[in-house]
Amino acid sequence: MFLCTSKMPRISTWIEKLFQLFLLCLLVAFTDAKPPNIVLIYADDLGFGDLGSYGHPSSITPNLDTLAAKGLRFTDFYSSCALCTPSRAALLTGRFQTRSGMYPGVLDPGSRGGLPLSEITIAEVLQAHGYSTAMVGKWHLGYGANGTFLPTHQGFQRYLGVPYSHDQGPCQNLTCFPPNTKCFGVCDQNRVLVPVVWDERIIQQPVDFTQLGYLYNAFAQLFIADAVASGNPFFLYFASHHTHYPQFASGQYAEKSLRGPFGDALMEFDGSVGTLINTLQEFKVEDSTLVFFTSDNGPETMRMSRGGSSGLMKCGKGTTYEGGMREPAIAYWPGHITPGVTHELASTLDILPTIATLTGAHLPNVTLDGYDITNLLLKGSPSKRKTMFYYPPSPNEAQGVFAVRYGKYKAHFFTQGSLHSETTPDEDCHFTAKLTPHDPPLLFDLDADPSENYNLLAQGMTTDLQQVLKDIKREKYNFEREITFGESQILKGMDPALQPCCNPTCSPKPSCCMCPS
Ligand code: CSN
Ligand code: MG
Repeated sequence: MFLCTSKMPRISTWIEKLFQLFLLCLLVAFTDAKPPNIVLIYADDLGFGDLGSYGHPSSITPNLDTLAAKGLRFTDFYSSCALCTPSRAALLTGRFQTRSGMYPGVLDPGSRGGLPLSEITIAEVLQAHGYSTAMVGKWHLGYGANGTFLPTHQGFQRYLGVPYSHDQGPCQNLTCFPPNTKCFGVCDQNRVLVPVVWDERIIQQPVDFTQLGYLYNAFAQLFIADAVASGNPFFLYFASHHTHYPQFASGQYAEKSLRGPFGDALMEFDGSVGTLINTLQEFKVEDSTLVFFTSDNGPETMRMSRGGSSGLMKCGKGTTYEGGMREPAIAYWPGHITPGVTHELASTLDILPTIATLTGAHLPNVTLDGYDITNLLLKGSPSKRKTMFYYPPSPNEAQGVFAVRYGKYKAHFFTQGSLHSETTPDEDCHFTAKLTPHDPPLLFDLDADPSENYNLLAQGMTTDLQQVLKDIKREKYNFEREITFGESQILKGMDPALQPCCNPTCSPKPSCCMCPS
């Protein structure tokens, strides 16, 4: 600048400039004095191909599509597992589920274990930083004796929700879809009716699915209103039950979609997204709130047309193919995140460290598996994440990860189908596709072949591919050398007496645990 100008500017101009700079600093200090609010929206069993903005032809998702258009939409975003409990543990801790012991499979209503209280969640990180915190919806990280493992013990000041999957209790007599008709299927027998928990108290058992959406929305609105009034920044974790089986929807959405019960459930979920954004606008905090949306795992295609879609990704829930773990994801923060699409790698594991940076909160003093993607969000910089490791739902230390993504390449060292991924024509996805080791691994170029159709090594080895394999094996070795598995919380088993019961001394259980509100 200096060298380019032929004449030095007058001194008064410099003073003016300095003064302007001073004013600008004041303004920045003032407007950014408060760290941003965080709204984390999590869907259940919603696949990569289920949103309109991700190419689904008949889904009606206007609110999510608006977030996608006005925010940053990810094409290469991963959950840490193709099942619920492990995915949720990793999302909230920034650590692989193998470290926290949230494997194999998922927690049961009567499980003895839960997410260890020693694990530090995003809510704890933000609560320690002065945030008001709340969670709505599906927890699935344990219940335990007297609700020991509920969200209120993991940094959430308030909680309202069904604390696990809403099919983990008999549902044959419940009303699901459309209103006044019974749920599709019977769900899990020999368990208590599905409860709704407020903080640590059961307020309804069984849940009324036709009202649950309204209840969640109202709770979220009240929380935001209270937090804004208190002057605290806030963190809201909105973990919807949609679009998990059995699908339900309130009267406002039942039979309104083009996709049947799945589409109606998705519409109700999208409606909640709209309510949340409207509430942020109403309280004038939309520009000071980062909204992040994603899903826990891929579609449960065993439910057929009620099971969701992974689009052109292979297989779905329960598998380490792309359809099991690649998820839709959107970051929305008007004025801070430039609208667009990113093909950079990112994961739910990255959310905790990124939130810590964005808010100035302290990182927990534990080994994290996430990367700070702040500069990807705010500046479109390349992601710090260059790898993704794919653990199966039932991992063990001897086998380690089933697959590794490194840049655009993905190598499968083991493949296995899953009951959850039944019914589509691809036999590789099914339960009958037994655990198969691959040496050399199956190797795919996910940019050229996102559907994992064409094994690069089937056409013979080249020196370039040899180098890719060498790099992947190095990354895998370095990752697995460092990681230690925590004691499995799920293998601690179940005790039917631990299941939530609104009528604790009643008999005979589980059927007497019934307190309709
Ligand atoms: S999940 O779905 O909780 O969304 O992963 O509702 O793997 O045995 C999975 N399972 C019940 C479920 C059982 C679920 C299982
Ligand atoms: Mg799930």
